[in-house]
Order: sequence, then C-alpha cells, then structure tokens
Amino acid sequence: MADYTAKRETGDGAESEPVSHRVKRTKADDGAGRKDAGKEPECTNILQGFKTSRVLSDSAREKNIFIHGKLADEEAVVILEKTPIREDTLADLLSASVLKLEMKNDIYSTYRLQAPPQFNEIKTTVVCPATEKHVKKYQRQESFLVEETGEDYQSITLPYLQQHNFSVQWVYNILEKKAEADRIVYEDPDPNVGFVLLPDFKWDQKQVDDLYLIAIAHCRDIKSLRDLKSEHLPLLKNIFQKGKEAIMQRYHIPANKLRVYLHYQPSYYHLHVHFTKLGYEAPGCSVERAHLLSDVIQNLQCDPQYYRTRTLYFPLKAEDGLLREFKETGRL
Ligand code: DD3
Repeated sequence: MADYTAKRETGDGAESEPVSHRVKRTKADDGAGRKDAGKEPECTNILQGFKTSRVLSDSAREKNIFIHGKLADEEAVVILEKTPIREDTLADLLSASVLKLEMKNDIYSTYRLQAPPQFNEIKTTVVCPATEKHVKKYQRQESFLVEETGEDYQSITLPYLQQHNFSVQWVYNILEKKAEADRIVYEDPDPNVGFVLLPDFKWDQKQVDDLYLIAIAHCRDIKSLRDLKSEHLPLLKNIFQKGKEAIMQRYHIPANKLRVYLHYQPSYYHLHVHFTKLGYEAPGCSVERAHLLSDVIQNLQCDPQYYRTRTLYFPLKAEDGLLREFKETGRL
C-alpha cells in the first residue's frame, strides 16, 4: 500500500492532563480538529485523480460511503465518513457558520448550517493498490452464519488461510516502528507477552465517545483465537491488564467502560485485541463476531484446548472465498 500519510514531527505532550469527554489536543492541533494547522502536512489532493468505478456500499445512518475506483492506474478503495460534532468546537461552529432557513412552522424551524471548512472535514481512508479482497470486503453483501468445528478449522479454514497468506505487512510496520510510531499509546516490548497499543485508524481520536484502540501482540505465531492455548494466558492477561491501565492513564476511561474483545474470524491473522468504549456500537462488536477477552481467558483456564476443539460460529459475506470453501466441502 502506498504511503500517503506524511509523518508528523510532534508527539503528544504531557500525559496526565485531565480529559473530560474529549481527547486532549496534540501540540500541533488547532482545536478545530486540524493537525498542524496553518502548515498542513499534505496539501496535494491525490483524490483529484481518482476515477470512481462504483459505490460499494453506503449508509445514511453511519454517514459513510465506500467507493471503488482507480488512482493513477491502480485499483483503489476510498472510504469517506462524516465525523461526530464535537462539543468543544460548538461555540465557534455556531458563531462562524452561515445559517440558511429551510422552513418555519409554529415553534419549529429547520436550517442548513454551512460550517467553515475546518468544522466540515470528512475522514478519508485510501487503500491503494486495493486487492479484489478489499473490494469485496466493502461491497454490500448478505451474510451467512457459518458453524466451524475444530475439524472444519483444520481441514477447511486453515488450508484456505495458508493458500491465500494474507499480508499483515501493515501490522509488522507498526511492531517495527516503520509506521504509526507516533501514534503508539503504550508498548510492552517483551517478545512473548508484549504488545503495542494504538488507536485503530477507524477512530479519529477527536472524542472519546467512539474510542477504539487495538493491542497488537509482538509474538507473530498466533493467527487467531483458534491458535490460543493456555500457554498464551500470560500474554492475554498482560494485554488485558496493561491495556486497560494505559487507556485509563491516557483517556481517563475506567475498565468498566470498556469492551475488550477478539474477533473470529478476524480481519487480519495476527493476534490483536480490540478496546472500544461501552455505548459505542463499534463495527464488529456484535455477538456473532466478538469474543470478550475475559471469557477467552476463563475458557482457556478451564480447558487449555478450548479454542482448538470448540465449534465456533461466525458470519461470512456471500462473496467471501472462505464461504465458498465451506459450501464446496458440503458444510453449508
Ligand atoms: C484494514 C483492518 C486493516 C483496509 C482497511 C483496513 N488501524 C488497518 C492498516 C493500518 C489499520 C488499523 C485493512 C490497516 Cl480500510 C484493509 O486496518 C492500520 N492502522 N485498523 C491502524 N492504526
């Protein structure tokens, strides 16, 4: 994937300043949500050359759109998403905008508020060059619940993963500090029980309401929940404990406000744990995909082979190659 993100020079300042519901600003943040205000790190709009081929999906409720197209002759997926309105920018937003009346009726009136550009930003994610798998991932599709026994994993899922050997280069870049090093919130460098905690890029970090961090294990031989054995309990407990502590320190969110879980199937086959804020319905936090880390730990304590032997259930999209494998083997 091409690197379109300019590296920022500044890290975060003091770590113990109190935060209410909003995330503290970085030195270079002007308070309107712009980093490096006045000297935007990247001014050239690479999306000017984007040729849309089709909309993969969109959601009026989530206020996002997933677009497939071409960027300089390469396949690309572009994700656009409107961000939440921030309480700390309200005063400026209300005073600096143009207000156009739409209708008035009794005590009710509606308007179109035209906000200054800095309050009107759209979070944009670019995947380029995008593979067929990326394109399919964001295509609106029907889902089917798959029942995977321990044997199914060995005979269907594992061979499928080995054949396709999906790249986790971006994960290694994070672990090796080749990318996103300035975004790391906490690191335990131990090769066996260590991990890196950083914001998932779905989270713009402007407000803690939709807090979303990921803990990525340093250890590279655990693909997913299925590989977890009781020998990994120290790693899991370490991620759980230190992850919660680091989030309390940095964001002042206590453990009882956090949803800490793993995905099965995960979107990338390198052990990672999701930390999201309770009350925020993060994508993938529903029962058919999420496994609470506390449950995972307890299950492994009761049965060291739990995740190797149990039948696990998960949704797959109609176009998913793995679903095809389950169908062809007559397991669906
Ligand atoms: C991904 C799941 C993966 C497309 C898209 C997202 N957080 C990431 C690269 C860097 C990151 C993530 C794969 C990919 Cl839109 C294909 O997510 C990432 N960095 N979730 C962070 N911090």
